[in-house]
Amino acid sequence: MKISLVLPTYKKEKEVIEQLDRLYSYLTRKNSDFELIFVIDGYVDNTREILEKYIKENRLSKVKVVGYRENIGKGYAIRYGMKIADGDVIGFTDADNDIHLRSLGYAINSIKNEDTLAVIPSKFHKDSNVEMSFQRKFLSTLLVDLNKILLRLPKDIDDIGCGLKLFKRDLIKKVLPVLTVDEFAIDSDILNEIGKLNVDVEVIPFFLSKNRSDSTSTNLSAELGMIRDIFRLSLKNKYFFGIKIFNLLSIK
Ligand SMILES: Nc1nc2c(ncn2[C@@H]2O[C@H](COP(=O)(O)OP(=O)(O)O)[C@@H](O)[C@H]2O)c(=O)[nH]1
Ligand SMILES: [Mg+2]
Repeated sequence: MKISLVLPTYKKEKEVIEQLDRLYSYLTRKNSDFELIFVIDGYVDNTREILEKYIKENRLSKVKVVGYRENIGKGYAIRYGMKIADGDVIGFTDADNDIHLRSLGYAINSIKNEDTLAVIPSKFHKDSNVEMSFQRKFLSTLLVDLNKILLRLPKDIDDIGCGLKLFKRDLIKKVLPVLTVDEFAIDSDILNEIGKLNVDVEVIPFFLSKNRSDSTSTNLSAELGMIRDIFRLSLKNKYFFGIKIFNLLSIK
């Protein structure tokens, strides 16, 4: 079973080689058939050059580096990479080292199950190691509830934005052509389309590393952009707030 992992990459000069190294050796041990696809979301620093040099020097044959000149956003980068991915399993993860490899191991074991079509980690899973401030937890829950009210998420989903997701190829290739989000709400876009197909997803625990880089997706402008895109997706669904409002009752 070949695994294609897309890494949307924006200004990750400092972190990207460590992420490449640890994923490459982990996947070599765990699942020898794989490809890593780094999508450079704008040639705005030296990330691309650093990656290409390292890959050449170390003769890493299972890595592709693709990209484009202007920065567009995480969603666009993920869609760009998934279009060229050809694994039996296609997924994405962040280009820094914040996510513990244990999460990936968990996800791969789950997706190997024949009946599992999508694996989504959740910070709120009882086995997750994610500690959040009250404020962070509150905002995160609010955002998830907004998704639940406005979109058609698969059942059991209680977290949206963890930077790791795996899908069976047939499922993700089916939804890719209808995805429209260029920025951080890409996870909502994907889950909404999967929900419309009535596909069940497997929710797994999420483990973060001890040393983490600065977060750039949890600032006001990114969050407002996400909210704008979630509303836009709900209009695309032609699913009216008035009808969906019944879902309020099922929010935990
Ligand atoms: N901030 C940001 N991240 C991007 C963009 N395009 C792709 N990414 C990637 O999105 C992922 C998450 O971004 P990151 O800066 O680590 O923010 P975090 O979600 O707060 O950890 C990383 O893999 C980034 O490289 C972009 O335009 N802005
Ligand atoms: Mg990060």
